Amino acid sequence: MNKVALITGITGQDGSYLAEYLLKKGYTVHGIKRRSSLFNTDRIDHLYQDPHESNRNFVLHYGDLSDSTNLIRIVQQTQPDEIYNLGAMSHVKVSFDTPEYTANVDGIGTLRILEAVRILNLVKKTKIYQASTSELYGLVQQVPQSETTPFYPRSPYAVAKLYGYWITVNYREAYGLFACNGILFNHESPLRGETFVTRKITRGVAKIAMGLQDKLYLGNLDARRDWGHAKDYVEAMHLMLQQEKPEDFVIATGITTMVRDFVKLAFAVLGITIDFKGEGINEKGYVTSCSNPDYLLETEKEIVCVDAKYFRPTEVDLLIGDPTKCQQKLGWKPKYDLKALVDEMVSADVELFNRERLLKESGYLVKNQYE
Ligand code: NDP
Ligand code: GDR
Repeated sequence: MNKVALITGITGQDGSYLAEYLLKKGYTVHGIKRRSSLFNTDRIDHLYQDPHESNRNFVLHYGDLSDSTNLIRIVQQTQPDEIYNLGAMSHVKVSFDTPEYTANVDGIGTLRILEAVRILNLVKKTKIYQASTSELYGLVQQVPQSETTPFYPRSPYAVAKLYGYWITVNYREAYGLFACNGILFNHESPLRGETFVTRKITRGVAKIAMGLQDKLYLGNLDARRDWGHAKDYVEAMHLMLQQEKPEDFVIATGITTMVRDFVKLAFAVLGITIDFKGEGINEKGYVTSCSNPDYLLETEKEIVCVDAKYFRPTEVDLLIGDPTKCQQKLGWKPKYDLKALVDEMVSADVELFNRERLLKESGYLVKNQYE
């Protein structure tokens, strides 16, 4: 019998890569998608199977982490061997605007999943992966951050995820559930949501180079993140649930990079070098050279600016993960380094905007659809 997995957040970046990975491994994959007024399944449309076909191994269910009745029903129907709880309001800055909703979905939503498994007497059958985060470390206590580093969350998102982390540990200890926290550091890809900083940068780089945008406005350029590729990170999620006993793992590359340096790396993919001058809110990025004949950017042109509206009330300054435990116990090592990640993201966005430019030039796209 094929194993059955249930993924919350299947329409997100990680959900899409994980579903693809598990299907290749022979799993039957069930996913929970939210009802929305527009289609929200772009990232998983390539996996879609017609509901009228028999013997499907990829099935979507409408649901929401704020509704326990619906979660219990889906868990009962699907009887999963593994649940990957990836669904969340995952944007740190937006969590300051929607703190109560974030607590409900990211915090209590985790409890609802654990309770569904307990209520349905699936404690011995169903293993659970909880999408915990390096945001739990928040205010820097020690670096690199490992499984034993104390937490100090700095946003409503991180506080909600702190509840999710501890309720997962508690259900493991209280009821013997096989439940693991993956404390994942930032991971990105061409499927990354457009408002996270890496994707915002790679989209901005592609559009500026192609003459579709003048400037890229960013917030804190000094923040440092340990960035990996989502494709590598979903493999670690699966590995955690194949261990003999449930444990929590940090998943990270062990290398940290400043936002400003990510910007430079991204422009460099297209042969554009930029330099930053000024400080704080007045810091700006200027073109120093452009070796690519396809992109005609003048030197000294100001293309990156700081806008205070992207600053957070409380920031996480430095994240750098210690991957020792996941290397030793899971045998996990990332295949992508930062350069390969940035190359892939910039190239994908150049292709995206080339396609959109062609559509626009041939009259199939109106201006405001891509600006
Ligand atoms: P995304 O934002 O790309 O995806 C989040 C998913 O959750 C989407 O499918 C979204 O649906 C769904 N979702 C949002 N609200 C609800 C809700 N109320 N009920 C059910 N589903 C909901 O996140 P990622 O794929 O990047 O991250 C996956 C998980 O891992 C998240 O929990 C995130 O917090 C966590 N994480 C991510 C890291 C990263 O660097 N990417 C690092 C560490 C942790 P819709 O598509 O409809 O919006
Ligand atoms: P993060 O990711 O908050 O680490 O959470 P994000 O890409 O949003 O920010 C990273 C850093 O870049 C700084 N920054 C900006 N951020 C955004 N979004 N937009 C900007 O214009 C900008 N300018 C500078 C931020 O201040 C921050 O320091 C991500 C999410 O995926 C979480 O769900 C996950 O838990 C953590 O990673 C690990």
